[in-house]
Amino acid sequence: MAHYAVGDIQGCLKPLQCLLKQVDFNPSRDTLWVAGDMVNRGPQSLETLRFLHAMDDAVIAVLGNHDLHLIACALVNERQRRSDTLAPILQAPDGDELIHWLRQHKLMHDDRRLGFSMSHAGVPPIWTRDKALKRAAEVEAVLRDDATVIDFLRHMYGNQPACWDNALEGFDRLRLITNYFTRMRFTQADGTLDLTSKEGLDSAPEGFAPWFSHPHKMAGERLIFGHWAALEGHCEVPGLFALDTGCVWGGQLTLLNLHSEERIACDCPTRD
Ligand SMILES: [Mn+2]
Repeated sequence: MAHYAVGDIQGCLKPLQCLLKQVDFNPSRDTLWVAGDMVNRGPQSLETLRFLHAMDDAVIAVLGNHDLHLIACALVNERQRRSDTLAPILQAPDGDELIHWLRQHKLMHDDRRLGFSMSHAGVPPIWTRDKALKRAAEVEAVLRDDATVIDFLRHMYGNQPACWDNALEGFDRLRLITNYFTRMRFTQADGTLDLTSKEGLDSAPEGFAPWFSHPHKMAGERLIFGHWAALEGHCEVPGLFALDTGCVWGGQLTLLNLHSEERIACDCPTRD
């Protein structure tokens, strides 16, 4: 039994299949951790979701901003952006089933036996692992529940509030938790988020830095994240594994072996 993690697939199914073949991946024996942003911008989002869904228990995925955007497009008719490639999923006969399947996934996964955690954008420096898992679970419960998901999706978008406060309630609280786990790049040491700057590492506003460069309450623990292609898979902090290597932008898709910490990459043909 082997365990692997893969970075942002974004509908790049062929590179994913290429990587799984290289490691002789067997879904009845091995597990694949997926760091979120399974869909969008790439050529085969529908086929990617079907492929992951069919692997069933072998797939452990966390949700990224693009996955949540897809859920919002499907359930509350959120406006699609010009570069979105989500229409085939929304029109597919099995679209509802795939959206329902997506909604069962977490914002943060943790496995103490393997000694790894994973979330799409990372964990803000102010939260311990236990605290982060509890916060993530608040949003996960709302997403899974038919009675609450619609209202949540209608209030999900937005950049405020920017700083955590235990007293936050309702949609403000859920929105900030969601932004931390799925959109975060630059923060201040107290966890204040900046969601307006570009990807580039030199684009941080005054007083802001990459979330992992501040003293962190999860320091020393192993955490897998994606979302930030500009890092090109590099993160100097021990225990942090940046897996978004920009496959959808003509870069590579990266697979991490959770036992050996060895990385394997597959080039992405930009467009099929
Ligand atoms: Mn992302």
